[in-house]
Amino acid sequence: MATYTFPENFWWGSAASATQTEGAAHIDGKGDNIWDYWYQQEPNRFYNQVGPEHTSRFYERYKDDIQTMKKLGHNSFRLSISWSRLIPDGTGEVNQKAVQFYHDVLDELIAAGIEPFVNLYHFDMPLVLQEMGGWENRKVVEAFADYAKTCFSLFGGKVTKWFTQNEPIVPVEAGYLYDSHYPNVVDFKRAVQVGYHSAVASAMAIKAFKDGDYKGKIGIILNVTPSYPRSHHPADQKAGRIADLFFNKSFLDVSVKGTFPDELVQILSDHSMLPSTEPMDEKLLQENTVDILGVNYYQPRRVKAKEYMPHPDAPLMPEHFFDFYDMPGKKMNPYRGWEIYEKGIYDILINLKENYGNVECFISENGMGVQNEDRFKDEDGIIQDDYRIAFYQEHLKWVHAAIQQGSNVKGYHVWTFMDNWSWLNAYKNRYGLVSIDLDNDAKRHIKKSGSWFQELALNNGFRE
Ligand code: BGP
Repeated sequence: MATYTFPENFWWGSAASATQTEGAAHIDGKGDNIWDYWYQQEPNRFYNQVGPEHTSRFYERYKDDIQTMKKLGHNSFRLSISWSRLIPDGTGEVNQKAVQFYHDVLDELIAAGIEPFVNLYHFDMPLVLQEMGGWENRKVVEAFADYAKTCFSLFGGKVTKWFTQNEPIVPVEAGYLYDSHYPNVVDFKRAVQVGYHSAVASAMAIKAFKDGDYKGKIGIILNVTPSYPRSHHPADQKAGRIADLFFNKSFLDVSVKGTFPDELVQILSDHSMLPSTEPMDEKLLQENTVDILGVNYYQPRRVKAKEYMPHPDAPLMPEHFFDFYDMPGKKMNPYRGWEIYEKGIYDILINLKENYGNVECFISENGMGVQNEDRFKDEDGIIQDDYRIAFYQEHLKWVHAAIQQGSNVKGYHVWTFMDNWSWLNAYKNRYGLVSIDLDNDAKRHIKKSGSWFQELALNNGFRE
């Protein structure tokens, strides 16, 4: 029997985001964000037409939920602040009911011995700002810096782990390349501008944090998924390198090293795709890198050299440079359709150690989505999610192995605490340690993995 023990004070917990859990989308002065608006416009694009007001209702039930987190051994929990709840118009007046709500949540967490990790932006642009162009508009970058300052000054006494954004590449890809988030634009140049401005906004928030001399650390949460090439053939290797530049190194390099990779800049320049910048940006980015990095990992990206060159007049897309590769024999999550490749988490951590100065980091999301999970309920109504326990254990073994190799990884947060509403997929894929019964007043039930997690956290590791 092998034992996997983790370093002292390892952070055990889970992650969630405001739009996916709070509900109360239209009360107590909250302004609309792009999800509220898009759902009103096109409910059919959402799985079962379920929109962001039908979440697990953390807004009302946070006290009980935090007690359950405590029971399940959490010593930390990542939540996000809803920008449009706190500042309904994105800039200007602060909503006092929101201030009270977040203070109450933070107090409750702290009283339960759970350290709050607070993220400022999880895909939820206030509608008023999106109407001005969202991240494409430099004024929105400044609005984000002001919003960050407001959060630091309101909650800085209670929070010592801050994150500027979650997976900033997702709004770029989903919102400006692949038509799966609002504003459903498909335009490479605009996508580049959105990505660039998100990076500048993050650096401005970091600067505000440092200038304000707040206690604690600030970072960003990235889905630093490796791009594995099909083979050692130079053409496949090049495909892997370029996919990595677009989807991974773009935000990773600027967040940790303060500069964009030269090769990426060259590719963008060759295709006349460089974003518009301001003279002070370079210095700002260089001087305001992260103290800590959150790593979200679900599945790897596999790529190969292009088989057919795109038509010269075809609009530029990342896939101009590589094809996605459906590797035969890969292990799949049969209940969600994503690949499972546990060693990917190790590769990420070793890459951070070797190429990113061993930046302090933690696993900020890792989880297994399952469709129709009720079919795994036992006669007591408890979901017997042994597949999820195996998923966590196999990933944790690789995290443990990375620690043996000197990785600076400080914790592991699962996605997620409780089944939650997930953007277009709504409640299609369940990820929680706790299930919710949507037909029965969102009643909560701890899954088998929840009890397993409790043991894991309590023992600071597991045996197998
Ligand atoms: C991550 C996001 C989360 C969550 C998760 C699961 O990328 O940070 O917000 O949505 O993916 O996604 P899905 O429900 O589509 O399986």
